Amino acid sequence: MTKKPSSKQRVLSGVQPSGDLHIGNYLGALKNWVDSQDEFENFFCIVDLHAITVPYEPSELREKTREVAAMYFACGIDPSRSVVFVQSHVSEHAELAWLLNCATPMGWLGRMHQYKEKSEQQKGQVFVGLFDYPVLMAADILLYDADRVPVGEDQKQHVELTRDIAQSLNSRLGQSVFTIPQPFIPGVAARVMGLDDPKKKMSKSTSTPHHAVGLLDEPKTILKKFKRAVTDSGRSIRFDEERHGLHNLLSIYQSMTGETAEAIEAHFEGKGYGDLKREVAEATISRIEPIQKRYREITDDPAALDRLLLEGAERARAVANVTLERAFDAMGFLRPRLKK
Ligand code: ATP
Ligand code: LTN
Repeated sequence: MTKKPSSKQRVLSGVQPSGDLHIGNYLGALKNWVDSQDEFENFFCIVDLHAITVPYEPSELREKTREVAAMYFACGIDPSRSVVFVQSHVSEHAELAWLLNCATPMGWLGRMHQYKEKSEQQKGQVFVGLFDYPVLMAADILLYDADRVPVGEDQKQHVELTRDIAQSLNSRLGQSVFTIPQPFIPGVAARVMGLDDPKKKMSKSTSTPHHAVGLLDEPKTILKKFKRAVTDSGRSIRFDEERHGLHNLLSIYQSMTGETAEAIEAHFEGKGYGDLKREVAEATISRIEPIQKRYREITDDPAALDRLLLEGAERARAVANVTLERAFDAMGFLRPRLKK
């Protein structure tokens, strides 16, 4: 069975509908997907099956799934150039995850940083799905023969695990069933930190009030959050990784404006932290205001959004099904040609 026909490299990435998207998701993921849309053949997924690996509210999942999809389009993902779909609409993801489960040693999963962190936070409510999360993510990536997986720094280990699973299965089966993917991590703002604690990654599931700047926050809220951002007691405004809070603000500013580090240091020469915080807020507001306007237009017509997602799922399934059948075949399954 053939692999991808296009000469373009293939990209796959995803976001969980697990909370309100923040500027870390935008700078670490969405902005880069949008910027390189023409260069690649793109698949962008809303990973709802991943979102239920931690305790969640069933009555909110549907709405959150639509919100993330609407945010993809509002940020500039174009359905004529990228396939956008919901993971659970393409059942091949869960099916391939099972096959991969049976070829992934427990020890590999026990080493995952995200599992260690989240299982620590959720003592007493740690489900098998949380442990198995990286295998489902490997299925997401391998189903589309993705060459490139653009993610924030926090997800690099999961993409490396995907490579290990694919390589070990390919060698065990004696054929190249799966394409080996590469992680792609943005140079700037790969890891946006929480404004209230610049040693912790900004995260959707952290609910302290001044932790994250939401993509749907109002301008005055954004200004307030940046003003309260934790910084040190120094004075000079320089990129210095040891000064976590300051470095985080400067990286956000750099990524929002696209200016060089030298130009930014020159711009803030002689200015104070108050000026920096106000200017980071202004740069953020002017970047996300047009996104918020498009988001409102898209969410005003939920039926049109659902139609786009249905089309996306059909296009995704056409690719995913070929890979799944190739895997079943290589792993020795008897496959009657059943109609779905
Ligand atoms: P959760 O808190 O529910 O785990 P999250 O905020 O970490 O959510 P994800 O859905 O896990 O968000 O991630 C979506 C994408 O955003 C991934 O590519 C991830 O690497 C990126 N990302 C998430 N948080 C940050 C961050 N603070 N800085 C840069 N990139 C990030
Ligand atoms: N684990 C990722 C979300 C995710 C993903 C993927 C990213 C699920 N499947 C496939 C890239 C490719 C996260 O961002 N937390």
